[in-house]
Amino acid sequence: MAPRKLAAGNWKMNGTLASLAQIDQLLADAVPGCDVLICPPATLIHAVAAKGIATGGQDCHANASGAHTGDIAAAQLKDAGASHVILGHSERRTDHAETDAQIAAKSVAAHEAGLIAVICVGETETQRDSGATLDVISAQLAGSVPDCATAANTVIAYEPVWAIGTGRTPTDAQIAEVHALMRERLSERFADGADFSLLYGGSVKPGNAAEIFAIAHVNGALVGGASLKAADFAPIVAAL
Ligand code: G2H
Repeated sequence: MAPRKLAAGNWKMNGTLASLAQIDQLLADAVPGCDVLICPPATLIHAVAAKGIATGGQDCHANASGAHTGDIAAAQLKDAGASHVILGHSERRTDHAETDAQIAAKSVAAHEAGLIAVICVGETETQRDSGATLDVISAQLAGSVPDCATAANTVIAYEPVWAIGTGRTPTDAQIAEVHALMRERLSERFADGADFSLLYGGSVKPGNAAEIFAIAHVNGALVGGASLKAADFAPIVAAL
């Protein structure tokens, strides 16, 4: 099986019930032929899923239930209508000090609940400037992707931290180099490593989506700011 194409919107901590109008417009505008996923804040998962579009959480706890105030279990995301969950986004790694081991544990919990884990990796600007990018990505893949991962239950998103929400994007060659490395590492470790969907994320917008999607081993995008409005997200979906 070839990697599935996926256009995933990460709304982060944005959106209220009024934002559901953007889903209506997206469903009217978006082209069929690839998977479209919206990851709204947890407060909107049920309502977005009810629109009939694939829906994901932005994090889950590694435990199935218990005394974890403010956290959400993978099974609760599933119960609310989610099919996916983003894990290890750099904003979680930074704001909540999440480690590779914790992300791997969350991924196992997601898989056990029947969710597809969208596991994020990416280097900081300092790491890139010091020439450590490929080592950082290799280590994050080794530590964050659990042994139970398959192409059917896991998507990998490469999001260079310095490109997130900054308007800066890597060169095509930089994206190609990391995606080729990710394909190689996954293929070394998993029998179906060639089939994992690999997303690029970081300042994807209508004006650069087609060029990014033409890069080898880029199977789609994880889109933040440009996923909030259907008028911006629909052309990105159409470019895939
Ligand atoms: C990276 C991305 C979405 P943005 O975080 O995951 O956000 O497209 O706003 O850079």
